[in-house]
Amino acid sequence: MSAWMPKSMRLPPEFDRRAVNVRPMPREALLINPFYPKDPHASFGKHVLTPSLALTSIAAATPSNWNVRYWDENLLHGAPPWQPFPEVVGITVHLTFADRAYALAEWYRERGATIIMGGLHVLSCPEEVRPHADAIVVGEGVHAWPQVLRDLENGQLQPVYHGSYRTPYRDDPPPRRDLLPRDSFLTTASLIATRGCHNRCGFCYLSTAGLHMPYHMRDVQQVVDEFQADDQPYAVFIDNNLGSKPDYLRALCRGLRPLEKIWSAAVSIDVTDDPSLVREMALAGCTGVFVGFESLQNDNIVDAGKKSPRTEDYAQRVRILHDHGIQVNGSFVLGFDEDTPDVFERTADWIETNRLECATFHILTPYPGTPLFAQMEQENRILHRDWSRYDTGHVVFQPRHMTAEQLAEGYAWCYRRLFSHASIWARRPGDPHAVLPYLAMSYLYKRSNWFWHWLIRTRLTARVWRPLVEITRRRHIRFRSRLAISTDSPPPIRHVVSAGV
Ligand code: B12
Ligand code: SF4
Repeated sequence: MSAWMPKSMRLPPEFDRRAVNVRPMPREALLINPFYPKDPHASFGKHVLTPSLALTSIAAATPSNWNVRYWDENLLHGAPPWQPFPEVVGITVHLTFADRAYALAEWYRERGATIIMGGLHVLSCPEEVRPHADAIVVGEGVHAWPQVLRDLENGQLQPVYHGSYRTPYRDDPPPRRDLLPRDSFLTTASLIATRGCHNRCGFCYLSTAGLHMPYHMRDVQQVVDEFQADDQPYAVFIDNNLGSKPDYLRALCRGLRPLEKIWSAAVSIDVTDDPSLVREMALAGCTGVFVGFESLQNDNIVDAGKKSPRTEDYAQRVRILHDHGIQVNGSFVLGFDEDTPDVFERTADWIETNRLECATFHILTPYPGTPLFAQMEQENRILHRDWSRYDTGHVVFQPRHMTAEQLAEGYAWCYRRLFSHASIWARRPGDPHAVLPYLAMSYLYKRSNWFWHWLIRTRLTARVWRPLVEITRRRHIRFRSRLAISTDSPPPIRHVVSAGV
């Protein structure tokens, strides 16, 4: 059965044919997040959950004599803008949408704009990207961007700029969230408190050759102020791993607690080493965590070089999170070298047994520049270099213990099973009071792609979701006031607050 996929989620918008004989407006910069095709097996909702901070971070460093605009093609707002026609177009490039980035570059360049490219794909494949831009920024962009604009003003634009991730993160200005179309995201409060991760898994972009990203933390007060300033009830921390330094996370939680807001974050499962930290997270408003379990097989975790508790221990760690009302969105990678064709059913069974509210699956993807890519290349297992399919939804390498077709079919099967009525029901929370909101949110999030498509096109995402988020926030405030006075460990309240956000 093929999943429903409207054209606008599959293909980028067409260019506006009226854009002829245009004249670039001096000191006008346009920043673009290019279109990428969506995976019909997963929820369309995740693409409007919260924005990437790549462009808003750069925008914040734009010199004051420039005007800066923001455009995200994935919000389905139509053809790329050209009035006023920008002097500079800054494009963020990931491998999955590199082709679209190049098409955008060509279109604006032909009409007289100067093209600057940055982002993860520039870091891993600078030589490929270079011909498509007037200048590229390799690595961190906040410090390089104002230099690029100054050099351009002085007629001294360089072809390549290098940004360092060693600069103290706390010195960066807060991202320009005010530029975002607020109606189009479930929340515009993408927050980032830390940069880097204590792990360096062989498949992760953080292990890209040449990337030196030590773990840096922003001051707690900076993060708190940004959350307040964006005036949203709910924030998503987009840190690679918010739990890398437990003491910092504890201090952050103490700073966030008085805000009476809710948030979710990506953490590794070792955050549960100390249940008192999980309690602090709950008291500070954490409603959900995105956990990279990666695999239920220890050999795979060891091969990937990830420092992690034994997989047999995962279940009781999930319970610690659930006991504190924190729902778990588990991320699983399929196709590791120790995976055999039974991996799909075993993983889905485990997710159901442990009642994970949500799960995302990723086909193992060797990103160029990583140790995994080098290994696959050496073993002659890379099937092709069509980067648009390096999106973790397609098989791009030869798996060891199954065929590429088995891996692709197994991946699609996992989503079908986890999004099925039976599976949603099997994973309902233990607390009867939480069942109804869980079901409502699960169906809205997982089985309503037509609805998401409509919300995105009509720019109603925020308006429809905000009341639901606000209800969640209020329920969570009641929940945490009970948690605060409970002295039992684990606390007697088994109450999953809500799902989907
Ligand atoms: C927010 C986010 C999303 C959002 C929004 C995505 C979007 N493109 O709009 C959502 C949830 C939709 C999403 C979806 C996916 N994502 Co995502 N996502 C992130 C996340 C968590 C944060 C990105 C961010 O804001 N970073 C902070 C900014 C400040 O850093 P930055 O992007 O690197 O930008 C800096 C520099 O690169 C540079 N720079 C960047 N752009 C530009 C442009 C110019 C002009 C200049 C000068 C400089 C510059 O300057 C910036 C400041 O220093 C990252 C993980 C992470 N923490 O980075 C993953 C991440 C980017 N996602 C990833 C993946 C795989 C996906 C998916 C394919 C997953 C899936 N299977 O569905 C999808 C598909 C999206 C796609 N095709 O791009 C991978 C990418 C791996 C890779 N090598 O490409 C990452 C790194 C996660 C990971 N650990 O593997 N994602
Ligand atoms: S734990 Fe996650 S963020 Fe950290 S290196 Fe591994 S995959 Fe990357």
